[in-house]
Amino acid sequence: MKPLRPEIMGILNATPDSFSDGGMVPEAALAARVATMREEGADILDIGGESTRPGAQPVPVEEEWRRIAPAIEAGVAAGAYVSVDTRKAEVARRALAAGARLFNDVSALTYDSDSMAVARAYAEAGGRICLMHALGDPRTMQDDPRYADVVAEVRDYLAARIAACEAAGIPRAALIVDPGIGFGKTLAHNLALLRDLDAFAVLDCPVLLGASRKGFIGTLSGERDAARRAPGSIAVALHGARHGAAVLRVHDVRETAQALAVDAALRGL
Ligand code: HH2
Repeated sequence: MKPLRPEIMGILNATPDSFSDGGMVPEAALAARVATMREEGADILDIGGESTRPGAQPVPVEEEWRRIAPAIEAGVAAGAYVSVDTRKAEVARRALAAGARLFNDVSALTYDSDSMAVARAYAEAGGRICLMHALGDPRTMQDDPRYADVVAEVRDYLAARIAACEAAGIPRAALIVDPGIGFGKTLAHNLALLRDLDAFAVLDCPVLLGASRKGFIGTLSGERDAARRAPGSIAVALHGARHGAAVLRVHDVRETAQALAVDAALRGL
């Protein structure tokens, strides 16, 4: 059964220097940020230490873990539902041991040969796995991506990844799927996927939508500063809520939660 209102996945940026602000010690700043995001309405905290922006370079395991471990620990200590945004099995394994319960993998468990086994461990612990579609690697994915039918191809890819998980003993109930907005997609591809978001319902898994502050919102609005793209991001979030998205991955938690509350009332939910 579809949830009435999507869950909000708040993005917690865990780059090395992002918690030294305000004169607070990093641990206190982290705890404060976790508390604020939860008060604002985040149901899930998504913590990642490797940027997957177009052109981004990979980060070694130890460095990625060093970046995210304090944020994961702060989230778990506060009782939050913690998601780890990583393509690396070892990082996901350590996050599970630290209390994370969602393995959010933008490579849909294809980047690392151990990821399927780690994903099974998440499912056995009562956790979930998000399988996202990406065309190619973040370094090159925006170099002329092509599809004959983007919606059908992304849907078929996700169906194949679901089947691979089921074959490895991971129940479908533990899976979330994501069309991967901006990951090897032009503006036209992103719009086609968003307009046809309902097409992913046939996969019989909750759909996660991650469009917050992404480049296509800048292209459509002329806003070059990603931090000023909350209004466009909310427009996409509301569209997602009306077209079956079960989880919305967002930077602007408070603003998105308010918009969703009003939208739900308008729809009589
Ligand atoms: N997008 C980004 C990272 N992780 N995970 C899922 N499931 N879906 C997404 O769309 C998604 C994701 C984009 O990450 P990046 O551009 O590195 O920046 P930020 O983490 O600030 O969104």
